[in-house]
Amino acid sequence: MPTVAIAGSTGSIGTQTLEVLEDAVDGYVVDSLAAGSSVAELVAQVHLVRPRVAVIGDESKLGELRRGLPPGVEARAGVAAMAETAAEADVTVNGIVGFAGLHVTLACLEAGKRLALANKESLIAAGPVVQRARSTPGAELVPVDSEHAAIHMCLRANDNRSRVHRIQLTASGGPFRGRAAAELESVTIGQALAHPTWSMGPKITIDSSTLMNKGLEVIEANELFGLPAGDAGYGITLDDVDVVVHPQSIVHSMVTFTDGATIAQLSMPTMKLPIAYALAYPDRFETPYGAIDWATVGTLEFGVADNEAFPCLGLAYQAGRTGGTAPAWLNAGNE
Ligand code: MN3
Repeated sequence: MPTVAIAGSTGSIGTQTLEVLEDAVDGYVVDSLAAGSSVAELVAQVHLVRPRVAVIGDESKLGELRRGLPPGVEARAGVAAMAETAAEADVTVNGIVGFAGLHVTLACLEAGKRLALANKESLIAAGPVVQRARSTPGAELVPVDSEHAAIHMCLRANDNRSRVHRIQLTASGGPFRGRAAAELESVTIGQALAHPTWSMGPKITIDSSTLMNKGLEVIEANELFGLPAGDAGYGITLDDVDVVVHPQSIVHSMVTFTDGATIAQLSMPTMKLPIAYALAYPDRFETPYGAIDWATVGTLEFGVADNEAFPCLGLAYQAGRTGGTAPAWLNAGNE
């Protein structure tokens, strides 16, 4: 049975990964759980799934972690230990929030393992470094961002990689969709945190309300799929990635091929599907997540993004086109 490491196990992606693993009929062994600083939550998870190792990022909390663990579970601490431990499993789900996830991303790819990547910031802030690590024999990067998982699925519809024409990245538009720039001056944090279709951690929810998340995802798509066709990539550039506003969040992204055909991936919004996809790829999970009830799905709407009210999107395209360290500045400014 494949062994799984969960980095960021107490966060939104981590807890949903544990729920997906609980549903897995074919079985996975949880090798390690790692959290930044939430010792109590980490200890509670360890008691449920009994991993081989538990890691806490905050080294001052190692004693507290040791005291809480059941016998036979090894305690480790620190950022380096998180990365080393993750690389010991066959598959790592990287659900760490922000730039802090980079160490885990690099360690897993450099060890030639499969990385199920929810931490988009490591790709955006350190694209060239991650690309180098990706070329390690055996290394495999499967996206756990819902849009990029959708694109990953759509791309499998054609064998000739040079036949990919454009990518349509869908965006719900967040809680402030349809508002003009002037109307955004008085919005509150509470309103920004009330995402209409997705339940996610607070950082990505705020990023969604400003469309910065979509901007980061444009760069992420280019990093994931933009290498030369025939290599790991599909020969597209940043300017081949369009953002399409789709408030229902049912079409998770689309790929248009050179003959004009567009292939889309549809499901109800749930992160469990991309998590399960990244674990099972190239196979598929037996448990369904987000299957659509066509009797109730209703209307699907599409439109273009308002670049004036949401300038973060344009900033991301600019940073992506500039390349080099520009996406890192963008990401640092955003964090
Ligand atoms: Mn996304």
